[in-house]
Amino acid sequence: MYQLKLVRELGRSVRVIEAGSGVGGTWYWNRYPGARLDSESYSYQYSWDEELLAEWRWKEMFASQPELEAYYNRVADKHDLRRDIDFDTRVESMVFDEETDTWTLHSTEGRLYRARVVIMATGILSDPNFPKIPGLERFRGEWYHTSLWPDKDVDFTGKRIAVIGTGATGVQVIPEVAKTAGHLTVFQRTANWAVPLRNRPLSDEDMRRIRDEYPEMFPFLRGSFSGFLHTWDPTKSTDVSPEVRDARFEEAFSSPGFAKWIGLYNDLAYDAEANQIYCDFLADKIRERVDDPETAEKLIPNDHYFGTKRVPCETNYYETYNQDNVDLVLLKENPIREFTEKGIRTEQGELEVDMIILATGFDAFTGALTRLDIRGLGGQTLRDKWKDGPLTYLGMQVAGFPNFFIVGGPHGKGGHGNGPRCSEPVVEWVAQVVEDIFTHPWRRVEADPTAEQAWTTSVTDKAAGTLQATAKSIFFGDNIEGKPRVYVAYLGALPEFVDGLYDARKAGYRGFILS
Ligand code: NA7
Repeated sequence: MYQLKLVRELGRSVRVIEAGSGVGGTWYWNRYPGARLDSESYSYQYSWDEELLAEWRWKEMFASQPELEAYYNRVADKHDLRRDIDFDTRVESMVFDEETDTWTLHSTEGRLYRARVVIMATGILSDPNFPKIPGLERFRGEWYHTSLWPDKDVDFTGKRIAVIGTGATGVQVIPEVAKTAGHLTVFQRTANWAVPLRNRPLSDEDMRRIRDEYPEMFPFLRGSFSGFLHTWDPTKSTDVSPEVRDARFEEAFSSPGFAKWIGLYNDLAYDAEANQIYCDFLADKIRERVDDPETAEKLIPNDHYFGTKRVPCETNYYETYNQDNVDLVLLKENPIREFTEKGIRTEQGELEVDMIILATGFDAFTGALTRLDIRGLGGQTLRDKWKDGPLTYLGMQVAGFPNFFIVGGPHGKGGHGNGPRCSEPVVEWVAQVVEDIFTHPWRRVEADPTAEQAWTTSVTDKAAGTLQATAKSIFFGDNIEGKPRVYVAYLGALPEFVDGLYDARKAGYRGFILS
């Protein structure tokens, strides 16, 4: 929506093509019970509308999906954005015409668009991952993917329900389902280091204080590593006494949000020994909260260090396993063979259920782009070009795909971390580039293949050998069967990334080919 506003302000004709029926992106699609932020609400809002900053009153420290969707609707209404958005329209193909230097886009609904410039704001977590388990079409009960949750109340009362997946989404939806389900069976492929969110309502006094801090908060966040309020402590955990360290761990554990991740000693991010000490601390916390020792051990990760996968934030997740109506099944011990008419057949037998919930995540970073038929110069498809992993220059462009920009995808910072904080400066840069394209005699702006190779190598080299590389994660495509194991995110800091974009433009579009 911010990109739309900026391009519109340039006086350019612009259409947003949106598959959903409403605004909000992630917060439109992920409407499952329990969906909420784990960045502080006020740190996550748009920074560019002072009136709205003064007007909007966040109800909770970590806003829920309905509050966020209401916020995005307010933004759309206030800035009259809907008139430039085609809702319920899903792009299926995009072809670059080398004669006219324009893109032709086709939607599944039969609509056709022509554009000089295409900006992909398709998100890094928007292509749902469906497990390759046969038979879902046979299942006679209800089934839902959390990221395609229907816009209606789904009743769990008294039902036998299975949830597959225990990532950031799974740990949010599981306690909600367990409240009223007759029986809930959770299928866990990998245990996660989930930590308490510690959400709370915000009082009028809180909001007054928070609003007073906006003038300092936004610049601080723009200069931070990933747009979060918490910052790593450069002190090494191994340089302080065990007493001081443990007290710090306890303090972080009882604090809200990511304080217990990126607010701690920095060596947890790179030193396996330091990290293991924190893992032991967290494992004890899980043991304290789960009554059955065998279940507790199943919920303690044994295959990755803390923070090497996305750390989910939870509310009563571990206590949920103390309920009589909840069971935990480890897929490593008892894999699912197929879905049946009545439920799920595992290696150990059939489980009859009324509802299956897939909390199985996304083909992250690349899926939203590679699922489209995107054809650049010489008819080359993006899917084919990226078959061994994505190639980008600055995460923004792909050689052979002129006038095509990605604001949130692989190798870039836009949309990653605290999403709005990281994407605002990127979207502003794209608006400047669009202005340049229309005010210069340029037909094409595209990545130079040499610069593309250098950027891609720098991104993947930076990740190689890190602690993060020791875990199977979405950052290496490990969650998707058949996806090449290549680092797809970006490990640098937000200011470094943004400065790189602006420097390249200032240096006459260094690394780009202008024609
Ligand atoms: P995640 O974090 O990718 O979690 C998906 C979960 O589903 C995770 O536990 C996966 O296990 C599990 N999964 C994925 N595929 C399968 C199959 N085939 N069978 C069984 N289990 C499977 O996605 P989320 O939606 O939870 O979170 C996405 C983002 O939302 C997150 O990064 C936050 O930014 C908010 P695995 O760990 O891969 O073994």
